[in-house]
Amino acid sequence: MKNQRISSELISENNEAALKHLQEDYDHLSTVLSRQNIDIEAVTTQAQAFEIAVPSWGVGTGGTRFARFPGIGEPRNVFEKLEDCAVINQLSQCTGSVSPHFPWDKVDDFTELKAFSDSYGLQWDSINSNTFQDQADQALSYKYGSLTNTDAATREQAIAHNLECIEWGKQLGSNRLTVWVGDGSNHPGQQHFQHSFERYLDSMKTIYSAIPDDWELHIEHKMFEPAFYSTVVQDWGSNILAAMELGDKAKSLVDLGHHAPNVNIEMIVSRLIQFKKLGGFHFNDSKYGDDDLDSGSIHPYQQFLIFNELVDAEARGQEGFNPSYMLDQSHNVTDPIESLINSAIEVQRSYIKALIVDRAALSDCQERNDALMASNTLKQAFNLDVSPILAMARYRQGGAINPLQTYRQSQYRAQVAEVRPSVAGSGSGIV
Ligand code: LRH
Ligand code: MN
Ligand code: MN
Repeated sequence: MKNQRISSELISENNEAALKHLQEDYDHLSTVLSRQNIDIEAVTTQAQAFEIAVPSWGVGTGGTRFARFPGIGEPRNVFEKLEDCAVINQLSQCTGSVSPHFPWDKVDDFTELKAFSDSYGLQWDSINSNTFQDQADQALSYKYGSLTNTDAATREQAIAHNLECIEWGKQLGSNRLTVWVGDGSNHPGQQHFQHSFERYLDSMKTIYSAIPDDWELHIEHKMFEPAFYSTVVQDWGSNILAAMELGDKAKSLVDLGHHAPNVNIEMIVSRLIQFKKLGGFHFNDSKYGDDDLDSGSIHPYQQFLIFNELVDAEARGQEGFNPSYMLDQSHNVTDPIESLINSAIEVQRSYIKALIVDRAALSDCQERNDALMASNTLKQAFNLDVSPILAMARYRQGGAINPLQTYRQSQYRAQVAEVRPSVAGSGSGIV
């Protein structure tokens, strides 16, 4: 029997109260979908199979470089972070794995940590290395870069950290390493573009050679921040070049907040799929830059269009297509558990809407160059409210029909606040 943080009686009571209306809405949606020859049960089964990982750092209250306003009952260590992740999965039933960040997640005993995550039925998703800041016990500084530093010993230190991340990941049963480096420059002329990318590739080749055969190495690009003039792996172009140079196990990771404004992300996704280089996603939303806002809160249509590409590839049986999904957000003013539940469901919603796109009609419009009806075919799916499918998928797996209502009634945050004192609030947003 799995450990559970929220009383299953509370979930059942709330579900019983909501079930009648859900069933009515579900039956109505079933009728609507059957007009398009879509079997709602098949879609609900796919909703039940949908999984998106939660980042361990996402359950702490975030902040900005100006200030951080702590929430109550924030997790103080990786075990408490897992407890919060277990709540998210218990209610949403679609976040069964957690992506750790080292050394933010301090671990003395990986066997103990694995036993703890197992007790909650949680798996370990991609391991994130961190060479974008200096740690207290670190010999050499990353002020002028890590994997691309002009100093060989500093590069070696950054490589060694990635190698230890792979070893820790093996102990946790993970099968992926995600590398994001902030390396770059703040002044024109500060760095030789080609030489720094050459150094990056050299360092990554050593890391790649330690990647087990059943693992993937995900490369995450980002246009700017912390470097404000140039970043070494700044866009999907540099990303895919690096992934191609390294080999089949190296793939590109798309974080939605890491592109130039107005970039057509769904088209980048299509290109990466075509060349078997789409590794996975960090979902979040943004208005201005790498805002790390809640998924689907600003651009739900863009998120749907990305899933339209993903579902299209799935439907075509595209070779080498197996991307992983994860949230990467910063929750500055909301309870992170609520934001992560909501966001996971919003990503799941985009997937379900993409599933009900009439692909034969879309393809026909494309062949006939009927631009308006092609667009309307997508809009028809996007405009349909698929909430009953999402709620039914949760209900059938033991989750909550109304997860936020149940979470609030559980008083979980107030309960953990009694044993988790508040953490002081100034400085960087990263917990
Ligand atoms: C960089 C990033 C990357 C890091 C995380 C904390 O902006 O998206 O994925 O690991 O934020
Ligand atoms: Mn990210
Ligand atoms: Mn980011």
